[in-house]
Amino acid sequence: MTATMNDAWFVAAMVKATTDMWEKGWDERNGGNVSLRLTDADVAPYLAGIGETRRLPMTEAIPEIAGQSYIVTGTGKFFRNVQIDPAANLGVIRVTADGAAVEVLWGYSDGGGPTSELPAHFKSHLARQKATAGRDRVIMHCHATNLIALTYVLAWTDANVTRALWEGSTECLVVFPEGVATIPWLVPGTDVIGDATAEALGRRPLTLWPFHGVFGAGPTLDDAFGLIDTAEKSAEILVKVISMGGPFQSMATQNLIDLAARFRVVPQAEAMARDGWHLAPKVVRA
Ligand code: 2HA
Ligand code: ZN
Repeated sequence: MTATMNDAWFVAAMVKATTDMWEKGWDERNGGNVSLRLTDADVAPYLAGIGETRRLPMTEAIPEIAGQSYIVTGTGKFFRNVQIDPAANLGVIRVTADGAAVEVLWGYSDGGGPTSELPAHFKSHLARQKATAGRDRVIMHCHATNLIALTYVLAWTDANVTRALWEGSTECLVVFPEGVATIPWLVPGTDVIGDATAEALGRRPLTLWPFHGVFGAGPTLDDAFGLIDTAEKSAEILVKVISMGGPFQSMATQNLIDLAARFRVVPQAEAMARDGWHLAPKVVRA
């Protein structure tokens, strides 16, 4: 019997990740999108069983990722439904030799296609492949509630937001020593936000989209999920602290220096150089 991707490890892993994200409350309706780069060895067992493929144009050619395969959540699909019908809500795509289109190898069984954020995913994959010598394989976008809430109140620089999240929970500096990147508000689903996200993710593994959500990167779905989960936990604590009128006390710079030394990480210099973090000036509109 020919092997089908319905039984592949990467379909099961995407079902687990998207189900967990839904249960976390990060992906209402069709919110969020996830992509995992597949190796030739991942797809090889299934190639014989693939018939005619559909070809979908990309908004902008990316020749550097020609030939690469990915499993990607579908446009307009709800994460809460992925576990019920993986083949309708996920798809495996391969970038064509000219880097200008994708071929659907499996999935999107009701005629759909990959996420509207495909430009941000592909451009970010390329940036992370360069930044990590090919180690990172996952780009994950979601609407993590407390991280979004913080984008309305924190002064909007990489260093300030990083410092706030590090102080929100002791493990954060160890989990994301490079910190988080911030970009301006931009229209989702465009090449412009894709370029800005990829530039940011080339510097740091987490990027916040103000008033919208977060992008995380990592070698595996567990890594990317764990990274966002850790930042979101810290954000939840900060939201509670700010709501209590705080903080009244926090970790000191020397505590962060000691943490970095104990866990042998090199923390973002700009965030270390700050003395704490601050809120944005309040803007009052009629
Ligand atoms: O896929 O989250 O940013 C829906 C979104 C767009
Ligand atoms: Zn979104």
